[in-house]
Amino acid sequence: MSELTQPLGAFTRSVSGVSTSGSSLRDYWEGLSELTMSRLADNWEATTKKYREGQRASYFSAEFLMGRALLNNLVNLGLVDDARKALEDYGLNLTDVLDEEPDAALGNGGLGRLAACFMDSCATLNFPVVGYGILYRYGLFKQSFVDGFQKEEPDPWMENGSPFVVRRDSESKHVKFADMDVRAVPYDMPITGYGTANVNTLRLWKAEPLEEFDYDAFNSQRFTDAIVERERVNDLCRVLYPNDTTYEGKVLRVRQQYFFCSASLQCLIAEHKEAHGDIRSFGEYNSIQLNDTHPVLAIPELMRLLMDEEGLGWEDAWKIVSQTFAYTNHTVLAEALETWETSIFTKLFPRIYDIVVEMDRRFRAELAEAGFHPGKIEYMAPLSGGLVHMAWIACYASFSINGVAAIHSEILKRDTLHDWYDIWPERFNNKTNGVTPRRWLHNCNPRLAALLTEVLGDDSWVTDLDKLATIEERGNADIYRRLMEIKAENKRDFARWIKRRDGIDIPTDAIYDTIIKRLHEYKRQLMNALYILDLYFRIKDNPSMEVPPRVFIFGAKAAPGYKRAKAIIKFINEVAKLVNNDADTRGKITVLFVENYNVSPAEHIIPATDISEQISLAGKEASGTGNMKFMMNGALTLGTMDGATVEIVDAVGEENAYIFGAREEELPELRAHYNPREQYETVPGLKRVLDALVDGTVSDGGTGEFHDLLGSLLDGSSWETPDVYYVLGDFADYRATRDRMAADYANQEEWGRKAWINICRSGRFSSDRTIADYGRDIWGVKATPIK
Ligand code: C3B
Repeated sequence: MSELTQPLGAFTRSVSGVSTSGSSLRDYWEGLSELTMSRLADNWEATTKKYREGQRASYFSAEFLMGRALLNNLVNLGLVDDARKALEDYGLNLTDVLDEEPDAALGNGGLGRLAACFMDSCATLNFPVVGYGILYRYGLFKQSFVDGFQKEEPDPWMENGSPFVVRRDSESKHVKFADMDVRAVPYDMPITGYGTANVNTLRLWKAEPLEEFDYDAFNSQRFTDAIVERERVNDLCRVLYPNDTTYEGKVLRVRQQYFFCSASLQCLIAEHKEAHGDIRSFGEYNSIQLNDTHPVLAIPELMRLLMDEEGLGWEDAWKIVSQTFAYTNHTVLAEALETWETSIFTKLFPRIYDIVVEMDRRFRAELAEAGFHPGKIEYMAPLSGGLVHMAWIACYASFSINGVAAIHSEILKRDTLHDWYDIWPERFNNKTNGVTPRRWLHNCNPRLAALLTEVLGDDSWVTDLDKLATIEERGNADIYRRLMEIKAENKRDFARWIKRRDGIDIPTDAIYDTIIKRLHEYKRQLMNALYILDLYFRIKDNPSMEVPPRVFIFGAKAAPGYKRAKAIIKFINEVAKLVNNDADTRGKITVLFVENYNVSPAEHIIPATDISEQISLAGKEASGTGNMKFMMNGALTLGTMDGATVEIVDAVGEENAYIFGAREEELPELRAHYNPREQYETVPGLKRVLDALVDGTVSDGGTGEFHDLLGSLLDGSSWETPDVYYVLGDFADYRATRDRMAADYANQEEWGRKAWINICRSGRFSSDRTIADYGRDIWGVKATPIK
């Protein structure tokens, strides 16, 4: 019997309320989760206490895309084998129980998942960092395909509570809006680290009515008013906005932002006063990292709290504010820049508006004094054109401004934030993103993890990924063969998983070529699908053509209001239907669009993938983080020189990746002479696949969507130049490079060697490295182990 058998039984009985024999898999999941929580409770409390004493950092983010928690916590607590044995004693298997956990999808994509990886690294490094966000009742929508079209459904991920969040009533705060007062109740999620006793905290706020119930109203004519008011408050945290990189001026959204910023700041101020007495030292002890502009309201809110609640004057408050905030920019896309109509501010929080007005007045005065041109001042001011400019407020108040990959940080300085860089060059820095090697290698790819541990002689790489560089030279034919065998086994696992999940059969003896990321025109999933359709036509022309079998894997959600992205989803599904059902191509090329792509599916897809598609238009993808996960798992990159892919190529050398397409610096010149019609006429294969959009080869169900897709590439519109994302411009090089790559796969030993180099040189893409950089350069925090 496992040491955990009895406690597991007890916890399961207590959550299910029936005997273990009558308990469901779900009950066992909950029982095991509760048991896990009980094992970390003491260290969690000790860590929280210890962190309050010294220098600390807070990570403010509207999104944390955590995924599942149980396996991660079992690994970190060293309980995996015990849990497996205990479940076997009840006739159950750990994988099945783990599969019961819903993903905590409190984020859209890269930005939210980055925040989750950062939490993991902060705990593993014993860094005194707390994450602050929102406890959405509905995470990112569930996606299904109906006749190839995306359909959205709500994702009530913790309707019956979650074992991994603990409500802390006693630390509730009061957040005031002009039109409502709400109670902010913290729900804390423990963040365990690998190889440490420390347990960090992610604090997610939930909005509730101030009084449990307004009994006066209840007992009067105003009964229904009271109910309506309660629902208005409960609405606040009801749903995560499903836009990735597109800003929408929704009142509820800005309410959410202010809500979690205010509650978190009140919390930090109370804790600071308790530990240090004097509010004036707040900035010396606290750094707050703003994850994009979503939490920028924290800046005027901290001013308000310091002046109105703590009695400081403007100058003293401003001094503290400018010691405290650091801003991370995550995109250069113009549609992402948050600006709010001033009328929203005056309606929701007039005092915050007053403070922004005063910030604006001072900013203008400072720049005028320094002799800046009035036009430039007007452009850069926090308030202009009837709008509050959140990014400009962030740049004005923050002591640090960073991009998320080298090329991105350079573009910020050169273009997006050029005027601010001119004034405050010392504020600008780069922090290239990273991903946690625990979730994205050790836990999701146990076979590869075992091989690395064997070759290195210990598992120290799990917390020091640079160690892998030391075993690169041990690579030999035998290692490369084993690597390819591991990949093959992972493919078989993946095929079984997708069969069980969606009932789909895919070949396992094939190249797995994957693109998983949010659906966006700049990410160019359309270019990928056009290639597949072209390949299909080529095989149809010449059925005896030698092609290595390939599975093309897609995973992507489109924002519900992003029509063109949804049209691209429909198109990919149409291409899948065509090629998967044609006798000439069956078994040779297969298209798999994984429905409802999320963190957990990624954990199955990535270890099985050979080719990592990173094909955004150069200059548009700030960093990308999937590219790093694939590299760590031995996939080779097929990509453009964009985001962190530039640094991946720098690490592995161009000979160990497949790079194509226009470079960012060439694009202005290329675009100046660009004519997509000419590409259409002259680039081999292009005319045929583009015509297929509208000639009946594939069907958009009579919606006209494919016509619009074609128009966007060839004609543009009155508000948009044609082919903004240069799909046709990069197509020829993409096709040639992708063909060459598939041919190269035949040499398995050589492919294995390249994969080995990619794995061994992935050290710098560990989020431990990223967080160590933030800790040292921006936050000034140190490892603070409790034991
Ligand atoms: C994303 C960017 O699009 C990615 O390039 C980047 O790797 C991640 O952020 C993390 O830095 N991003 C996002 O997911 N949501 C936004 N609103 C802006 C950027």
